[in-house]
Amino acid sequence: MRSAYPLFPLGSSLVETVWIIVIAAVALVLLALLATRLLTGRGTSVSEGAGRAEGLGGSSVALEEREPDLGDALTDVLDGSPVESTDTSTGTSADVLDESTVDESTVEQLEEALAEERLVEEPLVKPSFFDRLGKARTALSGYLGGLVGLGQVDDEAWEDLEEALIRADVGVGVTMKLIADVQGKAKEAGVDDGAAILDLLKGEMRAELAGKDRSLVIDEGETNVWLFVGVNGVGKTTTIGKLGRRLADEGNSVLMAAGDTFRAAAAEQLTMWAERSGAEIVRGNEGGDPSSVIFDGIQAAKARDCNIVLADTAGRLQNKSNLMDELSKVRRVAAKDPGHVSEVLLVIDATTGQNGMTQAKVFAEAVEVTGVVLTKLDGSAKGGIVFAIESELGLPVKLVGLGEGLGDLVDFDPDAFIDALFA
Ligand SMILES: Nc1nc2c(ncn2[C@@H]2O[C@H](COP(=O)(O)OP(=O)(O)OP(=O)(O)O)[C@@H](O)[C@H]2O)c(=O)[nH]1
Ligand SMILES: [Mg+2]
Repeated sequence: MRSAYPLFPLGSSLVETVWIIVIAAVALVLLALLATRLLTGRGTSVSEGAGRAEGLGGSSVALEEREPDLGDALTDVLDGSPVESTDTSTGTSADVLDESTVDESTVEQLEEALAEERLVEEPLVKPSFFDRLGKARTALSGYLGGLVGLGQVDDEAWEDLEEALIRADVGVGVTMKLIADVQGKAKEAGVDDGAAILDLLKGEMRAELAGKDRSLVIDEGETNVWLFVGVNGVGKTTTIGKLGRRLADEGNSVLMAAGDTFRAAAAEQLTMWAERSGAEIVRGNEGGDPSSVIFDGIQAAKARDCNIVLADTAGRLQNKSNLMDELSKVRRVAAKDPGHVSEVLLVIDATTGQNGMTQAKVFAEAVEVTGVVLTKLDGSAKGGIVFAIESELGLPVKLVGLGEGLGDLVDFDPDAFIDALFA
């Protein structure tokens, strides 16, 4: 119908025309808003929720398509969404943390882990004995420094030397032997000044540690099993973690078996180390039989062409006979075909001093220990325990922990160790 008002050609009346203009203006504004949102990708508070849900859906697809890593876990924790942990043995995922359990320390731990993860590809820097044996050095060198200036080592000085060695955890038996040998050599050589006695002592200490086979055995063509045993908190799991990276760098294919079934957290801890070093992992249920977890690990290693299984065990007190029996069983089961137990490493915390000796004797009887990993030599340890372990137990110290980092596990080098003690 034509308008009766030529001034308002769109409507039949002024009112109609105003309405049409208003509706057109609103439509234009709405279109403009829609275009802006499409361009910036931002939604309203309602569609923000939907967007978030879509985002999560998208990331879970992404998680299925690629291996989840600590970066994802950290991002999710920081976002306040559940952390996904993957059991790489089965490829299944399970929520291990929910929003209510995400606290600051968890975030800190994950941040640290993430920082570590970034370091994985960087070459490991090995610490030196000299730099890390802080306490051990001051324990001996304080006294030995005084000895150098003595024109003549008299009875009192010999007694002081004896005491200094015992205080440094060398052990009474080894100390007496060392002193007697040094006195004999000094007499033969006709020397009695402090500097000469110190040289002789250093030589005798070197001789005490010389000639031991400290190699770590990996037999060709076998599914090698290295079993880690020791009392609670000495550093078994950490040592396995550090070794995982090192063995992989040396061209081995590593599987970690979480034989510590006492606590769920123990398997989580090992899983984190496995992720850091790119190792395979097999874990069981909390409270499960450690022997069967390790057995499953060995089977999986064979199937996946891994040449070495690092088997973790729960910390246990050497005076609990049922737990020591359990360990003997683990050792027997690990040796079943195709398992080839090439190392049983007793982990000893160097800061426990002479207590470590008592533990070592019982463990050695239960599981035929092949060598010792002496951890925390960087801490308040006095170092002398090395002599006690090697001389009194006849066990070689094969590896030494000089810190908590991925690279802080070194082969035991007796000469560098003694030089550091006397420096
Ligand atoms: N300073 C220092 N700390 C270490 C060293 N090795 C391990 N630790 C720390 O010792 C603590 C215990 O280490 P774990 O590896 O959990 O010990 P564990 O023997 O597996 O303990 P359980 O499984 O409870 O028996 C952790 O805080 C480690 O970071 C080391 O060489 N130096
Ligand atoms: Mg452990």
